[in-house]
Amino acid sequence: MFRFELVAVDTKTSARAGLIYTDHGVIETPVFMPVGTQGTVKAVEQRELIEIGARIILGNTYHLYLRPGIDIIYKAGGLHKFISWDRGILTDSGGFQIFSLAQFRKISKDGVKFQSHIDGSYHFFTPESVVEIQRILGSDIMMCLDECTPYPCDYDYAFKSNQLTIEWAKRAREKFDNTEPLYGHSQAIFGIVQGSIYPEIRAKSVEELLKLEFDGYAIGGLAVGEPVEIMYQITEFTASLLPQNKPRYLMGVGTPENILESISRGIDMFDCVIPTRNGRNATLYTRNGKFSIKNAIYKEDFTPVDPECDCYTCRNFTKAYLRHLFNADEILALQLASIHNLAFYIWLVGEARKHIVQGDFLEWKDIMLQRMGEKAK
Ligand code: PRF
Ligand code: ZN
Repeated sequence: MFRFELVAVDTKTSARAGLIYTDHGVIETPVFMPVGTQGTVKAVEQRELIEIGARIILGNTYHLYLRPGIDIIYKAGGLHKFISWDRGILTDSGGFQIFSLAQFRKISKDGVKFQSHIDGSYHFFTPESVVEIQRILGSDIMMCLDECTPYPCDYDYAFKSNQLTIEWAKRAREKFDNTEPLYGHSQAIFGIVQGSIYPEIRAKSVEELLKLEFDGYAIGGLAVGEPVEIMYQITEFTASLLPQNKPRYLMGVGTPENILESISRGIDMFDCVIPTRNGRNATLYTRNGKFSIKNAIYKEDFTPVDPECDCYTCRNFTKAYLRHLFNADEILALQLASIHNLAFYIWLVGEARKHIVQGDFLEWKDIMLQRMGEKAK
C-alpha cells in the first residue's frame, strides 16, 4: 500500500528526506523520475534504468491512450507488464500534454475535447475517464486531470481555470474511490495545485485539494515560461501550505539548479525531459556544469564526461569517442548521453538526500551550485 514517511527535515531550509512505499518498491525522496512518455525512456533500456538507480519513471496518459491504446495495455496485463518494468510508475493525466501537443482542444465544465497530434482523430477526456484510463494503465501513482494555465495568464482566467481544476479533482477523487485497481497492486492518486503566479489562487487551490485528502500533492502550472524567481516564490509559498506528511511533486522541473533550489523549498519529487532531451542534443550535465560534447575542444580528449561519475558511459568511454558518435550521427551517442545525464540527475537528488539526513544540505547545495555554475572542461 502507498505510504509516505518523512525521514528528516532540514533545519536551515525546508528540504526534506522521505520514503515513498509502493507495491513496486520503496522510493527515497527527493527523487528524480525519468520521463518515459510512451512507455520508454527515450534511448535508454529498462535494464540501464535499473543500473542508473531509477526507482520510478513517468508515463503519459495522453500518449499511451492514443497509442498503442488502453485495450492493448489492458490485454498485456497493465503498463508494468507491457513495458517490463517492475519498479514504480507515475502517470500524468494528460492535463498538460493536451494543452501543449493536441492540434485542437476545447475545454468545457465536463471535460476537454481534443484532436490527436498523431492522426487528427477527436477524443474527449473527463476527470472520470482519465482515472479509468490510469486504472487500466495500472500506474502506482496517478494524477488528476487538470488545466495547466499558460504564462502569462491574467488573474481572472487563472481564477476560473483553477475553479475548474478543483471541480475536476473532486470528480477524479470520487471516481478513484469508486473503482478498484485491476492488477493486484495498489494505486495512489495525487491532486494538482494550479493558480498560475497568484498566491491567493494557489492558497485556494491547496485549501480545496486538502479537503479531498489526496495521497500526495503536485504543483502544476510552473516552469511554463515565467521568470525563475517567480517559479521559486510560488513553489516556496505553495509548498509551505502543503501537509508535512504527504509527498510534494513539482511537475516538469527542471535544470539541476532548479531542482536543488526546489528541494530547498520543500519539494520531494521531480520529472523533466531535460536530461534525456538535451542529452540527445549532445548537451551533457556534470558536477562542473553543462557543455556540448560536439565542441571541437573534445576532439582528442580521452577523459570521461565526468571523472567523478560512475555511470556506464563514464566508466567506459571518453569525450572524444562520444563526440565522434554525435558527429557521425550514431545511435549509440543518444544512448550514452542519456544514460550519463540521467545518472547525474539521480546522483544529484540522492546526494541532496544524503546531505539533508546528515544536516549539511545548505552548505552542500551552495558548493554544488557554485561548481555547476563553472564551465566544465
Ligand atoms: N499539469 C500536469 N502535468 C504537468 C504540468 C501541469 O501543470 C506541468 C507544468 N510544468 C508539467 N507537467 N498534469
Ligand atoms: Zn556518467
